[in-house]
Amino acid sequence: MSIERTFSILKPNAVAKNAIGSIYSRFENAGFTIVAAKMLHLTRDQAAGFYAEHDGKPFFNGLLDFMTSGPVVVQVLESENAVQRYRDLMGATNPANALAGTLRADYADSMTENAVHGSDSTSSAAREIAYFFSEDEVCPRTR
Ligand code: RTP
Ligand code: MG
Repeated sequence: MSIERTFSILKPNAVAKNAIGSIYSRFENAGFTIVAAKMLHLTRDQAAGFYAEHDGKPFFNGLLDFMTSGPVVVQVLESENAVQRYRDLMGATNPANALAGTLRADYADSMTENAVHGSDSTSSAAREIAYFFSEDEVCPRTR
């Protein structure tokens, strides 16, 4: 195992529920270190670029409507095996299939409004981190 980074979004429904602090606690209690963070309200172009792999799928326009419906919080999480460990913490994309104790079981409202995003591979993580953060906005621990 090696230390990895993954990219995470608290989606608009999670932010609207005032769940930022609760979800950040879940990250830290699960052993992730938050090494970059900011809030922003995505433009449609920003959301479309981020989700470009889904362009043309039936849910794409609804996904963009949702992701631009309110502010999001984006962060970089660091831990051993961070990509897979964070996917496990999030739970299944469809909250009906998300295991008890996962973030989506607790905070998702539907398949689209599923509360959190996480990178699906280390290469996606690198692309997604660079999409939202400059190098000097990522702050590894020094103590
Ligand atoms: P994410 O990328 O957001 O972490 O989620 P994921 O890997 O579990 O799911 P993905 O297949 O990448 O889909 C991206 C997001 O699109 C929305 N979606 N809606 N209504 C639908 O059928 C549908 N399918 C996907 C979800 O918000 C999903 O997280
Ligand atoms: Mg995905």
